[in-house]
Amino acid sequence: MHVVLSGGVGAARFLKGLVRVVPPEEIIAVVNVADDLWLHGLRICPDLDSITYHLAGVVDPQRQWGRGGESDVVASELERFGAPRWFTLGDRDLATHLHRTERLGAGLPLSSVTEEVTAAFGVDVRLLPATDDEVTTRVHTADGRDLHFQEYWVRERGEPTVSRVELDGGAAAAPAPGVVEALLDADSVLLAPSNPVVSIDTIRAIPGIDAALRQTPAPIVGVSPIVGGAVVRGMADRLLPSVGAEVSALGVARHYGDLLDGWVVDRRDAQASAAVRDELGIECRVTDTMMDDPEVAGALAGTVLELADGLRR
Ligand code: FO1
Repeated sequence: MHVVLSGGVGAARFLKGLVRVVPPEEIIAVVNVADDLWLHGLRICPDLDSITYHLAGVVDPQRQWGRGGESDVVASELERFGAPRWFTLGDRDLATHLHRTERLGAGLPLSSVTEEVTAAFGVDVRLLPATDDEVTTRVHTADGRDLHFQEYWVRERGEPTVSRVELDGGAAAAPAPGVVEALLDADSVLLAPSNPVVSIDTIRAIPGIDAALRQTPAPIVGVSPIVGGAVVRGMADRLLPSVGAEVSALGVARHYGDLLDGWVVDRRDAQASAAVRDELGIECRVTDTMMDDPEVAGALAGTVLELADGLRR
């Protein structure tokens, strides 16, 4: 079983590659839920939905989130009532939120609802929310504001200088059923090229998960989300300084510290591989990590698994 710590878009593309090299039934994605929000009374889970839609082949190819061929009739009608437009729910996407909110309201935990949603989309990779509890990434800006992650990321376009990021509700949260067992029994644990601060660290911050990562006999191999000193998608670069991490493939490996057994960097960061090996004492592979098409994602996944296999022996 391969367990992938996953955020949104980068993880979705990596998982699309992984299913080309191993059967989906052998893959568990432990997914960040700290981006999640209540909007119009609906529970929105952007990272779970991005991965579901990517793996189901229905994601919007341009935006890499939400549904392809989407319309926004409801969203524009909601504006009539003064609803803000900075976070738009498409008409097709709304069905997912309506179903999820109804089922949560019936008392099902998010992990059970996620099983229903992935089954409905024919997704065989098992998606596990990191926790069934409500946790929220709060972004504290240098000008004194305390923003929900989505306010920072979408409404403010990631522009404000960030003083610190915290996981609201994290201390009281528990790993979702199956998460710790999956990590301890894994053949490999993979860190997707997701945002280190607001996707991977927000998974690790759930009490019990970081301990399971340190305890598992499985090799832990990550893929750098930073290529050539810049973030591939999203805005990880703006958040790394707030945790004192350098915006580079080496800087992120240092940030993950002794968690890693292996690190995969892009060809543009080949010069980092020596430092990764010498300074961090871990294995490093250099390959193409720009997953512009599924073939590249598949080759990347193959390289990651090959490195993990070599470390397991
Ligand atoms: N991102 C935007 O930049 N603008 C939006 O209006 C927006 C709406 C949205 C709706 C549902 C959903 O699942 C994701 C959505 N996103 C939007 C993307 C979202 O902010 C990101 O996918 C993650 O939170 C970051 O990984």
